[in-house]
Amino acid sequence: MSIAEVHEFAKAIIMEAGERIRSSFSEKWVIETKADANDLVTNIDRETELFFIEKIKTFDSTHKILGEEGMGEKIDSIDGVVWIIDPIDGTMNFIRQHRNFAITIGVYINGIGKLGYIYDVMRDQLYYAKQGQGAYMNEVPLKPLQAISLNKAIIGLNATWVTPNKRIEHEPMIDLVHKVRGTRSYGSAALEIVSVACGRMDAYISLRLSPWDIAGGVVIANEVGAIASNLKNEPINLLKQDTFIVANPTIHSEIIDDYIQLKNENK
Ligand code: 2AM
Ligand code: CA
Repeated sequence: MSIAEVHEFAKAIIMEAGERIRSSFSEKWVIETKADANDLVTNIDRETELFFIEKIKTFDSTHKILGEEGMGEKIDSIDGVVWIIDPIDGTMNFIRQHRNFAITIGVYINGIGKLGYIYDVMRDQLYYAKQGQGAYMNEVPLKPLQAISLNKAIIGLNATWVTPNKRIEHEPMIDLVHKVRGTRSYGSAALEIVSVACGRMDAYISLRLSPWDIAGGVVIANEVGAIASNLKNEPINLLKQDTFIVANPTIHSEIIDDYIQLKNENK
């Protein structure tokens, strides 16, 4: 099976899932919590993930599926063809705002990102990329990123990381916030990554993301020249939670170097 065939199939099931999510607004959702009181999940998250699993397994039963809601198989290696799926990225926005959430999927072959998708369901905007063949929004090519300096940059950053928290020292983040022109927080990692890929923001940082939050976005970001890594400047690991930065290439290392230096000074 060719990548082009997988791409056509992926696009079709994402659009169908989007339609099902939009139709679900007329139903009463079941809303539950997961790891903590603010970690929300609905029956629509779960049903959408199941929808993808059933479609993909019928398409090719050898493909593996890693999904946020855990309805795919348990995966301890990313060998072979692996679909990494977040059926709804930005569930809190889905529930409270009825917008600003996305379906996001990355298709990896032996750990290499081949296809990436972020579907902004309510705006009906499908961002996608094929490795080495550019990135698109509804078939319109995204432009390569322009150089930018840190003092003119807009950075996506959740306020959690600028206040005392149990995961990281927040002081280096305060310094970054003072250096840049502005900060934004949209509540969907996928939509924030796509904002960087489109040049609407110049970096997005999170201190805790899971593989499904970023797998699709990283493929898209790479195609426009953005750089994605963890905050130690190591490559993305698709099997664990980690820190994350995606940035315009002219400021990626500067942000990380400043962060590491300030972190060390604070020790
Ligand atoms: P979600 O809506 O799919 O849970 C919110 O700032 C962003 O971070 C969303 O993309 C959200 O994805 C993600 N997120 C929220 N809680 C998370 C957690 N515990 N682990 C990883 N990602 C999380
Ligand atoms: Ca999700």
